[in-house]
Amino acid sequence: MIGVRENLQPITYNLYFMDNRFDKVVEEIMRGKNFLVVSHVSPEGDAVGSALAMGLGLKEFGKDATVFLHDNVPDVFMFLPGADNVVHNIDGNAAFDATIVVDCGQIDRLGDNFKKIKNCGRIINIDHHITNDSFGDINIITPDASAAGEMVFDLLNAMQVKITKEIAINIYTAVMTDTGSFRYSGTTPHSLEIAAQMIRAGVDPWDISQRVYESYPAKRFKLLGMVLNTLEVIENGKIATLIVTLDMLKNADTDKDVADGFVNYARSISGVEVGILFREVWSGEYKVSFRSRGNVDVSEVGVMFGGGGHKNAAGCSVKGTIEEAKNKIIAAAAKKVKGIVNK
Ligand SMILES: [Mn+2]
Repeated sequence: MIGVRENLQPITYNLYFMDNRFDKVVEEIMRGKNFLVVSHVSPEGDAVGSALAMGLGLKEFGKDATVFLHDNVPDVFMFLPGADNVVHNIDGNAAFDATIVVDCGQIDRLGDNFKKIKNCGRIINIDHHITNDSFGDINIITPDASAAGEMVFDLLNAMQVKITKEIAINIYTAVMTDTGSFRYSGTTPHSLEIAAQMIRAGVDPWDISQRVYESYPAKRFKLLGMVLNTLEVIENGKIATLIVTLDMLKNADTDKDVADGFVNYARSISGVEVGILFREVWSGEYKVSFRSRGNVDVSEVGVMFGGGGHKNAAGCSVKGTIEEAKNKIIAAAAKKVKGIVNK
């Protein structure tokens, strides 16, 4: 693990500080010609934005790049430059000199279609998840980066790639979404300096934020009404839970992507340390999302159930009925909360 932030001197308008984290990666990129860029299943803003920025940056550097995502790019991110060219299947004969994986903690999270790709070349793993298991041939893990998009910017910077407006839109969106619009504790001077640099490169902040946060389908609010009705505040007001069932999705005539971000409502309640959202995947399995504030590390709870994430945002899957799922998860989360509160 390589951390660089803590030693940074104040930066004026020059981001070209000495950053040798990426030396091996740049070498690898110089050596190759044809690259695959990939990110995780159920991609959100950072996954899509950082993968597209990497792909566009490689092209700007004179290389061939294919961006692969197992799942479709969510509608809300289809405005990102390059989103139209994302592929979801790769011809079995295609061969790549190297595969750059961004924003993905475990190789399984790349999806089943990724497993079918035979000739990936060396795997370059660029990520900020503290739970990343270093699955790559080269691993650059920087947990104090606010977004994988921030690391892609740093890499393109190390490559001295010109940041075009198209790249800038992707980087800005990646950093904006992973920092909760520059609100989360992961937001650093470097995140904001990158955002400033992206605006100089042509990004219009209002254009991006209205596309991402103010273009919801009405169905989202119909679903949100049902989900908020499930709210429970428990453990002396320290934990709040929400549930999304398949029936609700059906009644709102919509799909799971529309519920993205609902877990934040649970955390936003005064006094709540951990917000938890249970989403029914199919009968007998729930996807669980955690959001915490302050010092409760929910990535540890995620890991206990085979998932992962960040200190304040994590997830996992759990089998059983909703009661079983809630009992297991809440007991584990309550222990973490007590551990912090009693310190
Ligand atoms: Mn991320």
